Amino acid sequence: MLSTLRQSNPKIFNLLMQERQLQSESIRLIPSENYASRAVMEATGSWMTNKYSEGYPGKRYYEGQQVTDQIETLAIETAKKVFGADHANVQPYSGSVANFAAYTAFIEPGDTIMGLALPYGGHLTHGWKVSVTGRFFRSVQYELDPVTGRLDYNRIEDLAKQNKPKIIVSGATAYPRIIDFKAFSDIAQRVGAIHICDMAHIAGLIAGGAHPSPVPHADAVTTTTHKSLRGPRGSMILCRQQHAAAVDKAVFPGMQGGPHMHTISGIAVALAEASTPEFAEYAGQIVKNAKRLAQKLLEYGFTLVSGGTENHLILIDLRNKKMLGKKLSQALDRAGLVSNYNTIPNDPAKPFNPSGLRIGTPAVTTRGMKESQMDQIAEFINRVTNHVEDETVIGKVRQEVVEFCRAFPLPDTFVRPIV
Ligand code: DSN
Repeated sequence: MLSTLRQSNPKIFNLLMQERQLQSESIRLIPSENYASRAVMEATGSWMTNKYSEGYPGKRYYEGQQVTDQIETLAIETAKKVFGADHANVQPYSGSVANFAAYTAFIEPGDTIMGLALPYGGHLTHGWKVSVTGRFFRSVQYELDPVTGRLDYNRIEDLAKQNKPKIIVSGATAYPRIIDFKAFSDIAQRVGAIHICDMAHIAGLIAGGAHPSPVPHADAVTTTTHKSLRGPRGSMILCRQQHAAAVDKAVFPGMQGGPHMHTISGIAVALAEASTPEFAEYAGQIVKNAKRLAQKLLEYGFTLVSGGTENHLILIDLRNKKMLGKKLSQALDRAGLVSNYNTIPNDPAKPFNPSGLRIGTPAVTTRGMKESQMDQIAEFINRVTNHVEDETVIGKVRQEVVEFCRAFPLPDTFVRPIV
């Protein structure tokens, strides 16, 4: 593996191998992380690293696009097929860039956008004040119902009627329930707004039929490609045909220069993988695993925001454990369980040391783990929570985690079918 790099730059080679070992010997529960297949990584690390391809297939500003045009067209057509979209732009460098570009396709600086507030599970780029999306636009933020921990579509509609946003953003980064995208579109229609959905977290579930799709309901849908979709780190915007020219123009030349053709090559491979029946099974198993993990955590006395999960993630409210998220996430990390501390709705603690812990199942499901492994993971989490300052117990869990992971090799050791 990486034999050329080993000779040319042993220092970086050694660090990469250390990272591989870390990924292999730990249980990755960050719901936005995953393991891309070896095929995706090979395409992403390919000769396409050497290209400049400003423009779009058939309309480039550089010569030498005989192959890039074919690859980008394949990525576009597969994205359209997987998600049933009229149009796909596969060039945004990241989800943040895709969101900003999507907004600028429809509105001007100073116009109003409305998205889920960051501390309630939204994203920085849904209009949070420190983000450029909260500074260049007038931003109104909706929150979750403080009692149920769920979206309250009546309150969102009232807020929209009061503030008349030009864009309403649906989608979240820490919301464990099904999102009713039609309800968002109905609200948007009633106030004359564009509905943009950021489906980054659940794109893989949607591709595999394990979560309802926003595509029939939203004017435009943004996503990253590396989370549950299991591609390289990149992004896409899907939209209705009537918005295709505006979206393309907003991405290039509006927001970016040359597209990253190596990433787009990896996206094309990942989307082909996402069209297979195996991927649909994978998406379904992510949800089954999350539900089982949630059930076991409840049995151990953990409190879960909204009472459980219907997707890939679980948000634990640690207040009844008399603990803050950072302390637990750090102890879990020492034990080999990788998660992140997170705010909970109406969090009484500070965002840098909030009351919640966010975990999810896309990565462990990629490694082939099923319900019985979720039982073991819940037991590990419970043991560490009960002994958060006891390094002997944490060290023992670490050894057990290494042993546990051995039976589930990383996907870079096997070949997925290419369609
Ligand atoms: N950083 C991502 C997450 O972890 O949810 C959002 O982009």
